[in-house]
Amino acid sequence: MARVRWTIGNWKQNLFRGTAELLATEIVDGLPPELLEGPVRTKIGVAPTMVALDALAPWSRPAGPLYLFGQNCAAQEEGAFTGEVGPGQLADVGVHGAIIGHSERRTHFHEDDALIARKVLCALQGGLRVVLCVGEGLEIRESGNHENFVISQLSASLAGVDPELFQDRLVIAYEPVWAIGTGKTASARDAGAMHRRIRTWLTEQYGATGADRSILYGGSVKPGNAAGLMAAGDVDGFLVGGASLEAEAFLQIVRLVA
Ligand code: G2H
Repeated sequence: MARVRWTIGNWKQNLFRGTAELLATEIVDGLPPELLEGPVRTKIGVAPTMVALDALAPWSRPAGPLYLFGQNCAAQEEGAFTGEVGPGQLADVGVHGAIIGHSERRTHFHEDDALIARKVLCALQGGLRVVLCVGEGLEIRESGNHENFVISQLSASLAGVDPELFQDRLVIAYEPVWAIGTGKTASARDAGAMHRRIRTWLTEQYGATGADRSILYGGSVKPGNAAGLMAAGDVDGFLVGGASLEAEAFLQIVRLVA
């Protein structure tokens, strides 16, 4: 069976409830009907700011076609952790999953692999899907050690997670940090090579079934480079930042992924 393809818009700290609703409407109205009615092998997700999540319920599954993602999730279910939002609280407002380990969380909020591993476990135990982000910085890419680095991030972030727990709820996103919001994109060849390395590692760790999961690419994805990246092989869709804030650009990427 073909792997599920995903296009997920990471809206980051942009938009308000009203503008988020508007963008969701534009996206849903522009979705090709065959994607909505056919056998769904393509999934479309959006990750708005936390305070707009519940406003998007009318467009999100099961009422609408979109999967809703938090851009973060606490490492614990609930309690005295000021400012945190746990998986149960996300699920309570209709959220289906969470992006965890995004490089902006790692860089600006000093999240390390140990914390990310706790968040992954907590989100999965809470019933959410997880989009686990990994990716190397420019220095590591130039040193030639990028594959080992990304595998060590993956290995540390999934330490202690029983594959029985993640089933089809774990998606990996490879986002080279040097390509995020910079306009630079990994070449299709570089992206394909990393995705194959990740797939091989998943097979070694979890067998063929465990490796049969979506691996997305992220980092300055646009309508102009999406087709080439999809053709790289082992790329199952995209985590899109900047271009996901324009409905038409996002929809073009959705069509290319499907
Ligand atoms: C990487 C990506 C989305 P952008 O952060 O996660 O953003 O497409 O703007 O590089």
